[in-house]
Amino acid sequence: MPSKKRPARKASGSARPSSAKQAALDRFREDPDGQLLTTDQGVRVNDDQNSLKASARGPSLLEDFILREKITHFDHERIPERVVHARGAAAHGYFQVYHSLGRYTRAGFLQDPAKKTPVFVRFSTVAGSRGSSDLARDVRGFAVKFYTDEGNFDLVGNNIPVFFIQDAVKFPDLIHAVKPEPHNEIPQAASAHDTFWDFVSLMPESMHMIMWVMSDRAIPRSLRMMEGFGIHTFRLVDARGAARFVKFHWKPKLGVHSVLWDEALKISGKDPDFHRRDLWEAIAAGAYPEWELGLQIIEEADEHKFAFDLLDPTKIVPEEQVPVERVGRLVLDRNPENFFAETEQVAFHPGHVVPGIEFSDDPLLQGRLFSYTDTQLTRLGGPNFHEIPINRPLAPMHNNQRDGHMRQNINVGRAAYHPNTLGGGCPMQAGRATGGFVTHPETLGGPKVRDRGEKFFDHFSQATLFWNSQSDPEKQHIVQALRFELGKVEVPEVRERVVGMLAHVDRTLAGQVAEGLGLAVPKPTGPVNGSVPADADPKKFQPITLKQAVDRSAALSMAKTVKDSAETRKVAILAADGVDGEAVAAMKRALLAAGAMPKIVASHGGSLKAEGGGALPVDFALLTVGSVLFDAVFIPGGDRSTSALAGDATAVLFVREAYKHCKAIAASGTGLALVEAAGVDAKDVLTRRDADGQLTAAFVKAIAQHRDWAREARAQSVPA
Ligand code: HDE
Repeated sequence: MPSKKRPARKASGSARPSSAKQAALDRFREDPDGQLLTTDQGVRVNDDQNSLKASARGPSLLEDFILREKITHFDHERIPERVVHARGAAAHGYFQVYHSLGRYTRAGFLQDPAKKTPVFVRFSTVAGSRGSSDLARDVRGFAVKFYTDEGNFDLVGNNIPVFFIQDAVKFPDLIHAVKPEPHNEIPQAASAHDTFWDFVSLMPESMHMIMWVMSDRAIPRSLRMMEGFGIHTFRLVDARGAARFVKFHWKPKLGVHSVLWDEALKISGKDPDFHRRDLWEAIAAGAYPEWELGLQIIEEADEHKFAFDLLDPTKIVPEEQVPVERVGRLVLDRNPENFFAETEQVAFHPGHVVPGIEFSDDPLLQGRLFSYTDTQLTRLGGPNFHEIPINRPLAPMHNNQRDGHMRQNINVGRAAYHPNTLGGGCPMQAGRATGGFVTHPETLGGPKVRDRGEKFFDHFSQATLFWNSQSDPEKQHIVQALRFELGKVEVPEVRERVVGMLAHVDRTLAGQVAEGLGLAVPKPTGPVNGSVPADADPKKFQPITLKQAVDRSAALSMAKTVKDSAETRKVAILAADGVDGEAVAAMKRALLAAGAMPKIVASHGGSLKAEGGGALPVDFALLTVGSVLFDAVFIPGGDRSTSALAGDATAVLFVREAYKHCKAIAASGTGLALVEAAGVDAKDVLTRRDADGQLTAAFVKAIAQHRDWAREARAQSVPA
């Protein structure tokens, strides 16, 4: 009989808070502890090492049902990856409102501040395949499934508040353009290639989004340090049936932070799972990621008062015009137990709404309402994907939908139709009073046309607003990103057309990009608009310019984000044998107290001999990491340690890169020797002879600042 009992299960190292969704998932959890190996039919297996053969050296027998079952199942383990957003990472948690939102919506989960609604959140990149790097320059998906008592509500958003296109009909074109080119399947998870920029160069409506994806927003430091946006305008409907427009925002507690492009490239080599690991480790360590839900509420009567159309997903509503009201918090406190069962099989859909939350007529959203169920039919293999444990609502589910591939519910009785008497009329329709979904009676009218609203043709004003709102370092990063991306484009006319388009956003921007590409600054001629219908008057498709209410918006710049916490920041303590053990201990204490994650990075694995005795366990050997995987570096003293590191090219490069990437660096005692060997300016390094209270406090403060961007230009001269 079984003897080896596994240790009690811990969910991915984190304490497992109980939630209604967890209890529901537990019904499906296999618990192999102490169990015997069986086939899928429950027959106990005696030999899982040898197939059945006609004699020890003879051929395998077809009769071997154990072998056949095992291999058949294996052959079918893979399902199609998501056509977009294939690479993702997810976590469980909860959402709670600060106070009742009854004045805006009847949605039950937004009424009671004592109520915790279970959620499952999946973050993703858009263009790459499942195995691509987390650090691709790309939009990040930010999809939240709320398991409310009235059914599932999915807020399927991104970390950027606008999108490339205005109408769903262009989505397949956009995705075909950005995905690897069809003839050679190159490049993976990258927009830096001809087809993407060819498409962009013909689609002036993409320019606002292009500004965002060429900014550092597209290379986040952490999934925990990104904003989220519902993008489209939605509707909230209150108990009296009154509707208001709403924009959804997620504001991260840790602020909005990004890495540099050079780091992104190097992280992709050193740890392509950087974001997924970061999310997992933070949750496992109990540092639960947190966001506030923000609402921008717009009265129906104000629909037309803006210099943009509320239905246009390439526009934001500036926070200066409509402030973001923070109404609740989202906390992620549990890692999934099985990637496939949860993260891969979860099926989001912007059409999953609950009473009190509805759609607007945004033509991109309207198209999405069709796409998401349709795609699951292929990806998850049939119409019963809602029965997969991660997708099941907590709210009771009763209807007359029946059968289909992999049906799991056993529906009973004769009547699978409505109305019926043979089933006692059940299940019955719910009236508004019993929570029935009643669509807001929006008045519609007008001719049937293929067209878009007039203000949709203002393609550049908000792109300019974004550019004007950036700090100088942020502007420089946008210029560099465009130089990189367009530098990879082979067809000169495509490059020129894009620069021509940039000239409509800002002349300086276009000039700087053109200079990097060796192009003349283009004359501000009218942009080519590729999306003109065959029989339309092209004049109608010329961009218009509408004066926006603000020409700068602080919320658009990451430089203005929260910078008050060193929590979960990874700090490398560079050391070798002979290190000053006390300096290490003091710094570790201070960093841990600030919620940071200090790690000893040493010239070898195992443990280090500290100066004057004692052993220090090593977290990482230098060879296995790189400073790009850390937020800051501390170099403790100790003669032998620092002279060994100063002579070690890997350690020298570690400090140099941290310096060039504008990270906080501190050194105590003889630690400065390594700073000198790296050729970095000691003025930019926090120093003290001992790791006393002042050094540690100054270091923690510098880490909370994320980066010292003012150093970036100076650091250019330090060799890489
Ligand atoms: Fe999606 N999108 N999308 N999208 N999208 C999918 O659904 C689609 C759009 C977003 O973690 C697919 O289940 C169309 C905007 C996220 O599982 C698919 C259009 C925004 C995720 C699909 C858009 C998004 C998806 C692929 C234009 C931000 C990942 C697999 C009309 C508001 C969800 C799947 C997850 C996934 C279609 C545009 C966000 C094919 C047709 C705009 C976060 O249904």
